[in-house]
Amino acid sequence: MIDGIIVKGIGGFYYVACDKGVAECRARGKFRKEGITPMVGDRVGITIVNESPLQGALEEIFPRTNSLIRPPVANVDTVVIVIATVSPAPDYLMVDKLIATAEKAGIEVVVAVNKTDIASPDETASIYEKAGFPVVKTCAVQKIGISELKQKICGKVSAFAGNSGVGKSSLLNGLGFNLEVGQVSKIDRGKHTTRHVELLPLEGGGYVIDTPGFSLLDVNHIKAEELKKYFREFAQYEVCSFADCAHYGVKAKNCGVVAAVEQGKIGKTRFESYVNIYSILKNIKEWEK
Ligand SMILES: Nc1nc2c(ncn2[C@@H]2O[C@H](COP(=O)(O)OP(=O)(O)O)[C@@H](O)[C@H]2O)c(=O)[nH]1
Ligand SMILES: [Mg+2]
Ligand SMILES: [Zn+2]
Repeated sequence: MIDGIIVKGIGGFYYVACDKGVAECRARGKFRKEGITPMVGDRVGITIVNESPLQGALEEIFPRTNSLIRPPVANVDTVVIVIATVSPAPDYLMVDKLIATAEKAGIEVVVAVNKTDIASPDETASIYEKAGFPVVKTCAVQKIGISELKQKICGKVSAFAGNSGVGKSSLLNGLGFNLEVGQVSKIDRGKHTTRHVELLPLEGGGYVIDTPGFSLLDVNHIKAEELKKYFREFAQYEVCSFADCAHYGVKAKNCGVVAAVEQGKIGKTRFESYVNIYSILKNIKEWEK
């Protein structure tokens, strides 16, 4: 048996990248019997049944680190959240929702602050550096920061996310892909698309998911009480008067997190996002989840 990764699935065939190339595979009947559907991104074991064209049988699916619903893909290592310095202006609430859902799914976050040629990235970069995320300052037009970004995603399965127009396609083109720039993708518009998800090989190793702007999980699946876990920089300041402090509706004298915000140790926008998301989650009834 040889190891591989499913890069695409179409009409009952799974395309598995392995040492020998990309093998067109059928899944063994046992998967259907066990109610297991192979997913793009699955690490699998296959046996080769034909060398040319390369064909195989999918024998084993290794345990998933995560599996997303929209798009349906497993084992995503990294989400690159692209924020533009201006046009469009940073949408911190959207970014922080995305980060919280990535943290819950166990997906590593890289922040790219793009369009450094038209405004300074420093303020935005410092918010996320202070929070403990790797931040890359990029200019897709002048090809600045591209190799640093590449280093961060090399050898991994990554997805690019961020509002329409921030420069996702432009950055991906800088990494060697050939995408249309200035187009609002179907995913960006929030419409469902029947297109199949595909892992595109990244020069130098790893894969990029071909659906820029994807939404990850729904933030509503997070419980209000657990939200603070997904704002990773809060933990170090959690010296609050109440053990189960939600850092919400409390004063700095009783809450280490609120105090850290007042002292500028936690980014103001990060805390605003937290309060905003918390107040929404708090009002979602258990049965609505
Ligand atoms: N000035 C400047 N414009 C950029 C940069 N990156 C992308 N753009 C422009 O921003 C617009 C949207 O870029 P695109 O890559 O399509 O964004 P996407 O919607 O996130 O995929 C296009 O007109 C790009 O040429 C950059 O670093 N600087
Ligand atoms: Mg695009
Ligand atoms: Zn607190």
